[in-house]
Amino acid sequence: MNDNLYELLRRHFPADPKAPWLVTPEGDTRYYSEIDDVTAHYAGVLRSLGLQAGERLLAQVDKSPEVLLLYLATLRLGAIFVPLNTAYTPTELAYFLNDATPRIFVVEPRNASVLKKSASAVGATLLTLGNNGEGTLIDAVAEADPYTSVADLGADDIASIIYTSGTTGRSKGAMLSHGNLSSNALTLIDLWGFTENDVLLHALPIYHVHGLYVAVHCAMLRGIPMRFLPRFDSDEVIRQLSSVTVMMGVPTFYTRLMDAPKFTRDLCQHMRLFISGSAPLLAQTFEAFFAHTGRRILERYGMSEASMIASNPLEGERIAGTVGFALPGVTLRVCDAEHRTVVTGETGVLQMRGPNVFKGYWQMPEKTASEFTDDGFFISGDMATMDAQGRVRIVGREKDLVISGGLNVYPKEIEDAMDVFDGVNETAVIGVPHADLGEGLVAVICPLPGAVVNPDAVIAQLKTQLAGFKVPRRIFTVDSLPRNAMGKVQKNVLRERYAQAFDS
Ligand code: MCA
Ligand code: AMP
Repeated sequence: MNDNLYELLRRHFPADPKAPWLVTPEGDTRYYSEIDDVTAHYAGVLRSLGLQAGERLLAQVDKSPEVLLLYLATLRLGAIFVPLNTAYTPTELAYFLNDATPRIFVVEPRNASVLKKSASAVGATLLTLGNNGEGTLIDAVAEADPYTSVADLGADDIASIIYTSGTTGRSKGAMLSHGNLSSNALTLIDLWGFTENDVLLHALPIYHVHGLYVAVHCAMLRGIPMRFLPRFDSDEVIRQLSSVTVMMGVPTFYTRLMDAPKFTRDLCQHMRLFISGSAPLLAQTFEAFFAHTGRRILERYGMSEASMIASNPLEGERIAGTVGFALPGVTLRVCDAEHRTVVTGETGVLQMRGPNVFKGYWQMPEKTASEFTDDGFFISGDMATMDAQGRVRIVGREKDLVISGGLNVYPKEIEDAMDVFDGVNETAVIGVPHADLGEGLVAVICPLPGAVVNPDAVIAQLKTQLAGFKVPRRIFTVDSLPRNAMGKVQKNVLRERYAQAFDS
């Protein structure tokens, strides 16, 4: 049997040649019946450029139907798809190019001239793909023979590498196999009750597990249409809502919708399901959404390293502040520092095992080994409790991570960048409550004796190096950072001190 995920998805394409796959707000409709032919042509181009099974295709491109087709073509060929956040700057991209050593790097036409040199430095061929379907990838389709087969793969072959920020400031590439992605998607379509009558609203970015794998695979395994928005925009979501039955989003989507005057209870009455994840959904947001719409958001929990892990039930009680139960086939346990399961209800680190758990970090065998226990559980770094029924509550993070608008930021990366700025002695970056983003980034800077640090200049300088979502929105200067007896900066003290930084 061929375990290539493309083969699994293809088996579920509807027989009706007019079955829509993607519909954009402009009314551009793509059909399931087109996918096999187009991906054969894209795969033909990639193969003609030397991309082989197991090699990486790196893509930093705006969301469009063509990007999904490129992803599917890469799977088809047995190569590894590596999507990157479109906000990354050329400085950040250099790291990913060096680490992933792709055979092919696909970028927006507008970025080609800036990125050409760094691509060739690692021996990658640069292709362009614009969100109107223009670019050298499309131009090359006429020249290359289509690749009409589907690479024969095993379940453990790698389908994708998703970069997640690292506690050391260095991003790690989580290797997800065809088996990881297939098993997770097959579980979710049943767990969340997808039927042929559903229509999915897709407003998430497609460079993360949430938008690319969870949303797209669920829709494609049921052969249902997606309303495919280029980005989240409350007005556009409200316009589309009457044509869909399921929406997936991060908590910010739901708070922004409730702030929009046109988002009414009536608009939601036909909706089958609102799903939230990637960041904690505050109990007050869950309650406010219920009061506003009469609908209870279904909260689930995931990670790049394991896709979806736990979910509140479709039928049965969805409890605010909890992420529900382990997915079928997934084993969860809450452990102490010695990896012993804690007493029911006590807090510990959540560990997991199952067909969804990744194959390790790309080219980091030691890091991989240290994140797994001897009996094969992945150590998530999230602090959790589990009740006697197995219901999980995420109560904090062992890792020093901030989640802003559903995007992860590791403070170390921003601290390292600021520590070398003129006049800076040391810095600490924290996340504090932010009404729109869940957590907002705050930087606390301790200048060198006699030096003056200008917050606006720091922000401007950071913006030239880091993606916008990693740039702190508030900067405070202090004479010294609070430290414990071991000399470690007490971030909990800072989080308390600046808890109101975004209250207005
Ligand atoms: C954009 N900006 C942000 C963020 N996004 N700042 C902080 N946090 C953010 N998340 C900044 C930009 O740099 C810009 O700054 C300004 O905000 C406006 O940018 P814009 O692109 O217009 O922002 P937006 O459209 O309002 O986007 C906010 C958003 C978006 C809708 C919350 O970030 C989003 O779609 N987030 C979803 C992320 C996601 O899918 N996460 C899943 C990963 P300036 O003006 O200074 O230039 S986690 C995952 O996959 C796991 C497995 C899971 O469990 O799901
Ligand atoms: P990522 O590395 O982008 O895959 O983000 C994974 C992290 O997001 C997890 O380790 C959690 O800390 C967080 N996360 C995802 N879903 C939830 C949720 N429903 N509640 C709380 N945290 C979540």
